[in-house]
Amino acid sequence: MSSVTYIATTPFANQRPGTSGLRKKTREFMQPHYLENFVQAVFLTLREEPGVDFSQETLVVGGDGRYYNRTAIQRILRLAAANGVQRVLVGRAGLLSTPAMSAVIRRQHALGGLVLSASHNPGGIDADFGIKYNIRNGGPAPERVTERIYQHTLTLTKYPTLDAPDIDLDHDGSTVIGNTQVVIFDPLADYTAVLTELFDFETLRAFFRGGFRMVFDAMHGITGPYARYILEELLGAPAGTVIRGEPLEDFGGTHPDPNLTYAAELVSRMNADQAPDFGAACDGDGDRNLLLGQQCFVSPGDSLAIITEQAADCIPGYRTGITGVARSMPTSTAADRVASALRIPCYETPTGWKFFGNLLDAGRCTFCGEESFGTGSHHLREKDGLWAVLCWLSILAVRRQSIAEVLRTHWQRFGRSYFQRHDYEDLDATMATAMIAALRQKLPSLVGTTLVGSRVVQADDFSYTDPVDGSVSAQQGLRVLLADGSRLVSRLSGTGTSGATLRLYLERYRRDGGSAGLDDVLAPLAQEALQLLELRERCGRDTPTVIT
Ligand code: VG1
Ligand code: CO
Repeated sequence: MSSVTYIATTPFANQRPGTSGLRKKTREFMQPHYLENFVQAVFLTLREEPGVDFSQETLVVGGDGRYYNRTAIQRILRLAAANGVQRVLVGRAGLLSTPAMSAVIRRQHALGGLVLSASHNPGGIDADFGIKYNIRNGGPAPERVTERIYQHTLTLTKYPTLDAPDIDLDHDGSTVIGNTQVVIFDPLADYTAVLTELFDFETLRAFFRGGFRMVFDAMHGITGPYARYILEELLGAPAGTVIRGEPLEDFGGTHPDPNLTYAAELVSRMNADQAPDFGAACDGDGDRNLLLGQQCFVSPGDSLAIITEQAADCIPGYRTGITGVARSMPTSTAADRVASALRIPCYETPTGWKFFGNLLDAGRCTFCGEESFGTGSHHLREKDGLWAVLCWLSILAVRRQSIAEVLRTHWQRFGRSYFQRHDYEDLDATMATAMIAALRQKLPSLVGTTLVGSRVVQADDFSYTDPVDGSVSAQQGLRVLLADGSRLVSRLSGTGTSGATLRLYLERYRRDGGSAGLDDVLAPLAQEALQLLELRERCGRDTPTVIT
C-alpha cells in the first residue's frame, strides 16, 4: 500500500459556496490545488461532525459529464483515499445526475456525495465547472455546513494524497486505493428503483401504446441515458423520443438550460403544426425540467400547483396523502391557493433547494418547487427533472386531457398567476449591489402607494426562519406585495461565474380563466420595476438578457 504524504497549499479567497455549491470558470478549477483545496475543506468539515468515522463511511461521486469531470473524479478519489474513507461509489463513466446522487446516497446509506456540475451553465474549458456537496439525507448541504466548508478553505495549509494510478471509470467493479474500496456502479439503478416505487409504469406503458407522442430533449446533458432507459426502454416510447441524448463535455456548445430561450429547437417543434402531445427537457445535471404542450408552456409555478392538486388521484406514490407544499419565495403563489383548498400548509423558503431539506425530513411537506424550473418531492432531497416529466405523464394519462386543457381547468378553478422572470446578466457587481441596497432603503416608503393599479401592502427584504431548526437566513430578496395578490421580487443570483445577474420576478394574479396574454399583463409591472430599481440609470440596461 502506498503511504499518505502531504502537499503544501495556500488558501484561495473565493471558495464560498453559492446558491448551489461552488461554481467557477473551468480554468479557475484547473489551477493547481484549487479543486483539492475545496474538497479537502469538505473532508475537514465532515470529520468534525459528531459520529463520523471515515473508516466506516461511504462517499458517492459523479457528475454531469462536462469537461474536467473525469480529471476531477480521479483527484477526488486520491483525496478520499488519503483521508481514509472506507468506500467510494463512482457512477460508471463518472456520470450521475443530481437527483440520482440523492437516490444513491439515501439507498446506499452513504455519508454524502460530491456532484461535479455547474448545472445549466455551459461546459468546456472556457465555460463553467462546479462542485456541490450533498449530505446524508441526500440533499444539498445546508448553510451551516457550507459556511464551515468555506471557513476551512480560508485556513487550509496542506492536503493529503497518495501515489496511485488512475482508476478505470468505465467498467463496473471494485478496486482498492490505499485502504479505500472504489466501486464503479450503474448510475441508473437506484434512481430508477425510486421512480418505479412511485409511479404506475403499467398505466404509462399503456398510454404510449395508445399512441401518445412525446419528445424529450436531454440537451446533451446527463439525462440522456436516464431518459432513454426510462421512457424508451421501460415505458415503450418509440425510439427517437429522446433527442440530444448523448452526454457531451460541452453540451454540443449550447447552454444546457431548459427554458424558452435555450431550448429553442424543442419550443419550435412544439409550436409547429402536427406537434407531439408533450415536449420536455432537462438541464445539464438533470434536476430542472421544462414542460411544453402543443403551442403551450407550463410555467414552473403552475406545474408545482397542478402536481400538488392532481397527485393524490393520478400517482400511486402520493395516494396516501399530501402533508404540505413548499416553494421558494420568488416562485409564483399558485401553489399557495391549492394548498389552502387542500387544507395543507404552504411554506415559503429562500431560493435554493437546500432550504427544503429540513421540511422534507420532518415530513412537513410532500412537494417542493422553484420558479427556476425545479420541482421535486419527498421521494428524494433534490429537485428531479424526469420525476416531473413522469408526474405530468401520469396526470395526462389519468385525466385524458391535453396539457392546455389541464392548465385551463386549473386556472378556471384557482385563477392564474401570470409570471415571468427577467434576468439581467453580466452587470457590474458593485453597481448591482448598490442598486439593490438603494431599493432596500426605499422599501418602507412604498407601503401604501399604488403600483399597476393596486395598493402596496408589504415591502421588505425576505428573511426566513427555518421552522425545524430555527436557523435564520436574512436578505434573501426584496419583495413588494400588492393588495390584488400581485408581487414584484428582485434579488441577485448566487450561481453566476462572471459579474452579477439581477433576477426580476414579476407576478400578477387574475381570476380571468387565464386567457390573457402574458406579456400584456406583465409589461406594466416590468416598467415599474425598472423605475424602482433605477436600472437604466445605475446599470445602463433596460432590456433583459433572458426571459423565462
Ligand atoms: C438559481 C435558481 C435557483 C436554483 C439554483 C440552482 O440560483 O434561481 O432557484 O435553486 O439556481 O439550480 P440563483 O442564485 O442563480 O438565482 V441548479 O439546476 O443550478 O442546481
Ligand atoms: Co441543475
